[in-house]
Amino acid sequence: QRLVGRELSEYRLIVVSNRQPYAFRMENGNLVGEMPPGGLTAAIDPLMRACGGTWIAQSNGDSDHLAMDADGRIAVPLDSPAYRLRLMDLTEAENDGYYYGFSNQGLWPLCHVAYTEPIFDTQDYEAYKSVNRKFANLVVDEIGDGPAIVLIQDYHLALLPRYIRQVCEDVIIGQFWHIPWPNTDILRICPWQEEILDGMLGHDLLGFHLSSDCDKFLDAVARNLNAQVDSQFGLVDYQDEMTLVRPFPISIDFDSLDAEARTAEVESEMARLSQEFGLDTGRILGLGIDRQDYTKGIPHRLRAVERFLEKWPEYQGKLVFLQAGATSRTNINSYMQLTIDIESIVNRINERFGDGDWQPIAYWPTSFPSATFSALRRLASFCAESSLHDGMNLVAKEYVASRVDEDGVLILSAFAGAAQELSSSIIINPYASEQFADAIHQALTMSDDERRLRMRHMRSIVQQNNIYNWAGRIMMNLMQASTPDHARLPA
Ligand code: GDG
Repeated sequence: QRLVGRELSEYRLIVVSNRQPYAFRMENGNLVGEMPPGGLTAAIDPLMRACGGTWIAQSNGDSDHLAMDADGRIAVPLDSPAYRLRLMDLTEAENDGYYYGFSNQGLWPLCHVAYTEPIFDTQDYEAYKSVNRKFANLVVDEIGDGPAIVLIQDYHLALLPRYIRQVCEDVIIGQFWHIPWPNTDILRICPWQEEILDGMLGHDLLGFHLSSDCDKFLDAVARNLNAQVDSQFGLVDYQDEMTLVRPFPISIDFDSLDAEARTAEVESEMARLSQEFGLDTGRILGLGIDRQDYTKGIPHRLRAVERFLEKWPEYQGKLVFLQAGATSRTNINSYMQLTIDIESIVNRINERFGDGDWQPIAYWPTSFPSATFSALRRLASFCAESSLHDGMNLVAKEYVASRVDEDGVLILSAFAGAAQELSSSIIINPYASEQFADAIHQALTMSDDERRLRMRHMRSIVQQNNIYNWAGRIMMNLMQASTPDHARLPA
């Protein structure tokens, strides 16, 4: 009913996420804004650039030198402003409980089947609630006298919709959940599962990557709350409010990555890197790029490369596998342990097979300019993304978008959401080292025609289901979710 008689353009768009989309720093006396590693920003920034509006996020504490309006909004991107950023400060204790605690040691492992035990601490949950309330106050202030569309991002803010709904009527609220949703038996581990579900039903629209995530969410609602669930239609009727639950497999800005891969800057990076890895003397590059996380299956990937070199010794001295991408959440024990494990596997493999001239594994656990990542994607004969569980996995799509030569092979985990669309990749089970090693061999011995056919197929899929298409579907469903007649909603 909220929408009756209004046009989309009458609504103010407000995006809310935990992390700010740009990290700011001074470089040679100039202020620069850099995108941090992570799938959420990569996906939402193009939408905000296209639509304008306000993005509310937690402050990094790096905005001192920035020009702000009276309410503390900053125009971004700095070089070609398209939308505004409004940042919120949290104390260290708030951030420890809400972000490192409940969000990333509780919900993150709960939602991913990676066998890391979730930690549910009452104080962390109290911090999570109070930070969600703090976000709600800022969102309500930004909404003003409305009307507004609020698009909430991710698992850090599950209670936010309910808190906004308690004060604001003239608002349409949607959320996109960027990670998988657990099955109902696993969700029970969370002592506050009912409050979380109740919070998320403050939405008009709730989006997951896959229909299987939607089904699991609907099952949890049906079993835990006094709600009417139409699982076929993806609709929940709870406390006289309707929430539509739908799959929206997220994507990337295909055209811009495609265009970047063709630039002179990337070509010159390719020449430099090609020399660095000895590709000009016949060596072959394999690639993995990840924000370093235990869900990404990095140790499993390295063990598969080890098994490959053992099984096909003719590639010793020839294949270099590069694992790149910055560490993340480094003050959580399981992440510290992951770095230790990766370093130890890398050292073991390099000691076992390497010689003075050749090391099989290159390990670059830092961030790089996007032209460097693009050049690496163009140079790599194969890219291996071996997540133990992943909502989508944008790296797989980025590899495909950068392959303007229609060459290269993608090896992709069956447990990444992206495997549903990218069925022309070589699909692997990351736990099965032998099969994974065989997949590397298959990638390196595949005929030119087959490689091209597979890559062309994947490129056409990602080009079509790009980030704008994803955002457009979400906006359309959001508008329709808030109309009185849900029966007319598109499937
Ligand atoms: C979550 C979900 C879902 C990686 N290392 C660096 C860097 N990256 C970029 C990649 C890619 C993004 O970060 C990672 O995206 P993913 O999708 O692979 O993974 P998550 O961060 O776990 O994202 C995931 C996503 O949200 C979107 O919904 O697909 O399932 O877990 O763009 O290229 N970027 C920079 N430095 C790095 O070191 N700058």
